[in-house]
Amino acid sequence: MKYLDNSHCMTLAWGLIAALFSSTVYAHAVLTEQSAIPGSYYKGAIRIGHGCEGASTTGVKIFMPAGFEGAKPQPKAGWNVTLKKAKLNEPYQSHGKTVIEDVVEIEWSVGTKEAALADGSFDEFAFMARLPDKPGLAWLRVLQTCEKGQNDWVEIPSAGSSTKGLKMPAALLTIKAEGASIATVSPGGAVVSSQVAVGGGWVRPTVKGQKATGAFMKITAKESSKLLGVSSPVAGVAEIHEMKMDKDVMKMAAVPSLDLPAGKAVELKPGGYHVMLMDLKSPLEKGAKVPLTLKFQDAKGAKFQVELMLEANPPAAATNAPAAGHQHHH
Ligand SMILES: [Cu+2]
Repeated sequence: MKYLDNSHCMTLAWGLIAALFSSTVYAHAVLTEQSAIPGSYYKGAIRIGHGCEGASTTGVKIFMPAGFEGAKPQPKAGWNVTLKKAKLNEPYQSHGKTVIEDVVEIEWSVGTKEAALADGSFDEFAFMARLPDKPGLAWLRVLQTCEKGQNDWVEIPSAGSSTKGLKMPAALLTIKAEGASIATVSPGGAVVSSQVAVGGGWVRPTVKGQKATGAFMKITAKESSKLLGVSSPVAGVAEIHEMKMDKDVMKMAAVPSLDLPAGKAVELKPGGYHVMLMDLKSPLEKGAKVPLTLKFQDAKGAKFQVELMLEANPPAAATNAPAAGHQHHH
């Protein structure tokens, strides 16, 4: 480090040292996906960012928090996986059976010396599990063993989610319904999540043989957001469509996203923007319930979704006014 002799390079050197320190902070054992929806099948991975004081990593053990069901590891080339099961305090039902013992530890260990994870590299150890139905914080303790020494990522703050000041924090998973709410939206009804309000939703009923229909609603986002996409188990394909006049011809086309300005109601209605449900699996008779997932992105780029249950039941105005009739030709 000859250039250190030159004093004006000291600033640069201190910058490098600071960068080294901050990268150490980020090299805790952390989860690749740090938040998930309650009751969902979660796929995550523990990222190991360095060895033990220079020594290569030879083993990683993850302890499943209480309430994580049916944990499964993702196999890893060159590594052996062992599972430890334990009797559950609270048995649960899965696929019609009562589960009385479940996986509580997953351990990967190197099969050969060559497979060890060098200190200068990082790797991820993936697993999946069904998450608890209750929102909350889940701390995953991780034991990292190396050719020499070990790192026990087991510290949990006495309160809250901040790991500031902890030298060896456990990995945190925040289980929360991220703007997701499930509600029946009938004509005039509304569902309000922390980020968007959806009201007056309905689906146009279909007759036998009809493969496509429209879904309509009013969406108001609190902050400027985008509707990125839609999906529904009743339709093979669901898209956001726009209908507009093009040289006296009414045309309909898919749009990649729909802008939702802050606080302004955007109406999806016959003759305008609408959700197009295509490749219908069966007719949607009047009164049929149609689940619909709306996928959004906020101004910061974070994605969230809202689950709706719409009814195939047009409001009186839409049934009576022929001008509002929405014919789909695909
Ligand atoms: Cu359409």
